[in-house]
Amino acid sequence: MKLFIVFIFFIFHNSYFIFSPVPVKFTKSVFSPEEFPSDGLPEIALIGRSNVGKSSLINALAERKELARTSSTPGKTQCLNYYLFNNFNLVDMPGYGYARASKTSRFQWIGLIERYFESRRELRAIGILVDARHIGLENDVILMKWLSEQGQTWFIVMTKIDKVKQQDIAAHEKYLKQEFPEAQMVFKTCSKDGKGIRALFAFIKECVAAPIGATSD
Ligand SMILES: Nc1nc2c(ncn2[C@@H]2O[C@H](COP(=O)(O)OP(=O)(O)OP(=O)(O)O)[C@@H](O)[C@H]2O)c(=O)[nH]1
Ligand SMILES: [Mg+2]
Repeated sequence: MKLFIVFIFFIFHNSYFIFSPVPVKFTKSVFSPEEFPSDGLPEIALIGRSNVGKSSLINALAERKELARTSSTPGKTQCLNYYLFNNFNLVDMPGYGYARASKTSRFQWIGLIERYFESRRELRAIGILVDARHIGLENDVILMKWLSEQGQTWFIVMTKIDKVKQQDIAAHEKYLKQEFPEAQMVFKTCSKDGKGIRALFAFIKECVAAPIGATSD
């Protein structure tokens, strides 16, 4: 009987791994560098403007509706949110470019992100999300130029392609590939209908499997 209860508890406790299509769970929110997890698992970071669709993309990758909180109010995510995907962590970074954010919160944002990028040995790749409707925005370009100089593996994810005409998507993709040849890949995604999500997930898994720095040449 005791064994049965332990078994039931095990099933209940791990139901997110056993029953969900992609084994994943939210683990923690990090507000300062001291709180970075010490599980040693490889990490993939997703970064982008406020409201670009980071949380929605995580939900699409996890095949869940409400794992990551999404919102039409920009600036909702103010910390690093960690999601455990079986054998790696996906990190949802706070959105930038939110005009109404206070100066203090902008400084906190920069401090936390800098420390993360400089010190995080577990980091395997950085995905920058850009809205397929608005390619070449100043903050995005600054960040992509900065990433190009870092020697880190990074890739671009165009979001919300359902809102853009096919020919414009192709033109925007061409522009991104020409301007940022250092980006490993350019993905075209829609979190609403799942377009491009599989290809992105497959690439993320490749990055996770590669030793540190192996995919950045
Ligand atoms: N049409 C469409 N809307 C999307 C898509 N992805 C996200 N959205 C919408 O865009 C809004 C913002 O999405 P979030 O996922 O919360 O964006 P975020 O980047 O996490 O925002 P912050 O946490 O504030 O930085 C929500 O209203 C989503 O429903 C998409 O592929 N297509
Ligand atoms: Mg978010």
